Amino acid sequence: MDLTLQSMAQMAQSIIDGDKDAALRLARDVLSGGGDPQTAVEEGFIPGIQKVGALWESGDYFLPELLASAEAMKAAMSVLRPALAAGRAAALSQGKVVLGTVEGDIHDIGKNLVAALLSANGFEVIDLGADVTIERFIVAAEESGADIIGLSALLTTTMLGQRRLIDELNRRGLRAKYAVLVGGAPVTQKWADEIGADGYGENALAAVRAAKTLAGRR
Ligand code: B1M
Repeated sequence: MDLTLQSMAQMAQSIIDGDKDAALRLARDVLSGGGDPQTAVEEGFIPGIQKVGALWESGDYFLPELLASAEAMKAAMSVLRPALAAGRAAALSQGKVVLGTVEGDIHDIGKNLVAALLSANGFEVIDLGADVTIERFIVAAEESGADIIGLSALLTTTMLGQRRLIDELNRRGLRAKYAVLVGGAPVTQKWADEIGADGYGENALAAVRAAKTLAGRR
């Protein structure tokens, strides 16, 4: 599938409509037609879910619409993610990242995208999923010998989980062992600085850039 403006508008629309079948079909068309999965995600599907966020915020969408759109987005991502990860796999590992969405927060679409692009760029990613407790992050990092702990948070309330993890690393004398990378829609560089995180990614590509810088320092 040629990634024309029209096809990308269709991708966005499939998410806005919560049309899982269309989203799946369009994602498969990208792969079968030799289109670039990253462009499809960034310029097709993500603008769709962003529009859904705006419609929800303005009160035009309610939870059922939000859920349907999220399902459609996940379906498209499930098709495109392996291709994203395979795209630019580096021969040498850049480092190990324990990644998850913090406790109390079930948003995982952005985190999954970050995982896919980190893998595509040669990082070994241990993806703990969503709603991950501080204890699980720390145990996974200790057991795997991770270089980086990556924390995604999509709610202003759950952002605090990022600070708590850093505090807990400090309390256990483990802070110097791991670089902490944070991100998620409400997270900013200012917040990252305030809580003493080592890196911040505004989007998945920025997260990869930050992870490379952090891995390079270690
Ligand atoms: Co929710 N939700 N949601 N939601 N949801 C938001 C986040 C919200 C902003 C919507 C709104 O009001 N405009 C709002 C939060 C308000 C706030 O706290 N300020 C909100 C709310 C309120 C809620 C509920 C409380 C609703 C309710 O039940 N009343 C509830 C919370 C449940 C919970 O977590 N406990 C809820 C539930 C859901 C669904 C389940 C329906 C679904 C999630 C499905 C899923 O993820 N499996 C959902 C969705 C889809 C959204 C919106 C519409 C889209 C999120 C998304 O996937 N974006 C969202 C609105 C918005 O963000 N504008 C919203 C696309 C994704 C690619 O972007 O996740 O930002 P994003 O990730 C980006 C960057 O942030 C960055 O890179 C990614 C790729 O570019 N990034 C990182 C992310 N993690 C990173 C980590 C890094 C670095 C970069 O380093 C480790």
